[in-house]
Amino acid sequence: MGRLPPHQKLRTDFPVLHFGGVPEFDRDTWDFRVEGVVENPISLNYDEFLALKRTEDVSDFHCVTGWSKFDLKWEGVRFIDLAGLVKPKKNARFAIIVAEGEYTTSLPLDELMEPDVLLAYKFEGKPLEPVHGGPLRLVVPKKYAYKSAKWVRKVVFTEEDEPGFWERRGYSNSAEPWKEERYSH
Ligand SMILES: Nc1nc2c(c(=O)[nH]1)N[C@H]1C(S)=C(S)[C@@H](COP(=O)(O)O)O[C@H]1N2
Ligand SMILES: [Mo]
Repeated sequence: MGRLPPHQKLRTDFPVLHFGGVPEFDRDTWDFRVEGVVENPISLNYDEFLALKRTEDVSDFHCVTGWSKFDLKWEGVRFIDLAGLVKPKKNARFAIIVAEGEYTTSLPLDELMEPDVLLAYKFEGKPLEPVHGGPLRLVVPKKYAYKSAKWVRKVVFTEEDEPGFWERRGYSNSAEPWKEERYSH
């Protein structure tokens, strides 16, 4: 398996791509919630989020429109560590990632529990810029980047899947770059 997925072009710059505007970040009112089918729902302010166990990870990034980028250095909280805090119930199988505005995406829990999946607040050692999803974005390196939701505010554990913003608009729900799962059919 090559490092560049089929029909992707490598970029060295970091394109900015999203639907709608860049939301404003107000540190005093921002919160992050994890709820749904869990034993211990949580609501954290920004400082509380920064106090969680942090992890650094270097990973690649693949946009479904055809560009990829190698070796992005993220810092944040592993999804699996977050799950450890809220303790998903036995019947939880998916998580819905809810961002500012109308944007959502979803993934099966086993894929979110991979060690390279982070809720990231730093990029290349600096606070994540608003255009790239600051203050907090999901990073799912092994999926097309529409799974890497920017401006995340909430994670809801569920029994059933709830396809997200692009997934309801014709993009693949499994989104695997090496299988070129770009569109749903
Ligand atoms: N909230 C939100 N997150 C989003 C998107 C979006 O439209 N809204 N677009 C996705 C897509 S298609 C891509 S390619 C990446 C782009 O991330 P970047 O702008 O940091 O390169 O963000 C993803 N996350
Ligand atoms: Mo994308």
